[in-house]
Amino acid sequence: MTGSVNLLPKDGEVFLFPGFFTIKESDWYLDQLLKEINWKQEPIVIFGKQVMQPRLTAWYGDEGKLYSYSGITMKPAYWTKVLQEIKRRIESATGHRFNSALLNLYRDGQDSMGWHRDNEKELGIDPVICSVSFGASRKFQLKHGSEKSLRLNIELTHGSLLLMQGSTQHHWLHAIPKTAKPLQVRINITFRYIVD
Ligand SMILES: O=C(O)CCC(=O)C(=O)O
Ligand SMILES: [Mn+2]
Repeated sequence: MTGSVNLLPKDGEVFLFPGFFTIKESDWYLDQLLKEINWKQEPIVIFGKQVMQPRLTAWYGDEGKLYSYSGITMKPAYWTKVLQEIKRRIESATGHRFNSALLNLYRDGQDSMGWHRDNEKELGIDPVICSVSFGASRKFQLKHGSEKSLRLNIELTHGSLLLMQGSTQHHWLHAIPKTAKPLQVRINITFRYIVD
């Protein structure tokens, strides 16, 4: 994709396309996804303890692509028409193929995602992760794993596309922090490619 610069100072590549989808398209996708996705609050295992995730999630993808994530194994549901349409658009714009997607629903500013890397072994060595956002803007934080002074905040707005690739997942962690602001709902979809 052209017209964007790498936002990372070193050790990976992150590109942002703020208005990838128009406001009108984004409003419609938000509406459809709120209605049709089978949203659930799932447990994860942290330090051997089972806790509920602070957001709702769903997995969609090609048949037979199992995915383990923070101590749980997920069997994805098959793509909906709307997800197939979004996938087709980001595939033609990025030139990358995706066969699975994690959907996150942040109900308000109290829903969040902790620091992590998208480095599950199913994703291969240098995964390409394509993240699209609809609804409330949220702050996406990045921090370098060993150089503690390297930090970056990116505002993920309604209709934005964020691409993480190269060695990013080896060196950088990312998170969506809680905020006290009264926020509306936000949906984020991270498209991934699960290697056989
Ligand atoms: O909601 C976001 O923008 C981040 C989602 C994320 O990091 C993930 O799904 O792994
Ligand atoms: Mn992630």
